[in-house]
Amino acid sequence: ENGSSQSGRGALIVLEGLDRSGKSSQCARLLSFLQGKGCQAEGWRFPDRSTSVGQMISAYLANESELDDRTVHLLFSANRWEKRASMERKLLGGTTLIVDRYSYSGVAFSAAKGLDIEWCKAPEIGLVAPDLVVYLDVQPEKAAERGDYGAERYEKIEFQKKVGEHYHSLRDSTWKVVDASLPMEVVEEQLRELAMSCILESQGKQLANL
Ligand code: DGP
Ligand code: NA
Ligand code: NA
Repeated sequence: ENGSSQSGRGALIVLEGLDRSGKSSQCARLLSFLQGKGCQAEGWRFPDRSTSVGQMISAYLANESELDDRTVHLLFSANRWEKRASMERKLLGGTTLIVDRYSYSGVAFSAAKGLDIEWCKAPEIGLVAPDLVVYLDVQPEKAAERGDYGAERYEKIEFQKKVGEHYHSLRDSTWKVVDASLPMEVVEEQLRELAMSCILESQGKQLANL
């Protein structure tokens, strides 16, 4: 027996949102809350810039390299695929994963460049499906007021508006939308509640694929 908080599999919880929507800080806060409750949990993020694929992505985002739009799309997807096996192992082993961006970023950002949405979705098929996607909803203009904005390739208001529209079209039954313009503590509390009920519900469900 593993103890009550560790029976069953872990949950795959994804945070999505525009650049500077507060995802990364909320992921960190949620993770320390869950760990403080004795929950076995880890924080992940995509792109994972530590791998060789991730380093190509990182150079592209920093405008240090130019790559064809479809090539970049497939690199982001490959970066998720190279983590798929260990992701599944962790989840089946009872670890909940709090993931900063996932396939929805992949589709929304590339579709915002004008790539066909079905083409964008195709390489994501077969990745582990999230149990919960929390979308941190923020106006692009508000996000742009946050520190350091514009440092990377996609951090432009007009582009982020298009990304937001594509995110909107991707919403499904696993999505919960949280108003990220609320005070940080309020957003944090909503995330805690969503995550806790997701973790409980996921234990009785099989892992699925996108
Ligand atoms: P972040 O490390 O979360 O700030 O993400 C870096 C940037 O890359 C951000 O502008 C969002 C974008 N991005 C994240 N995932 C993908 C993806 O799969 N495809 C594309 N085209 N862009 C992505
Ligand atoms: Na960013
Ligand atoms: Na982030």
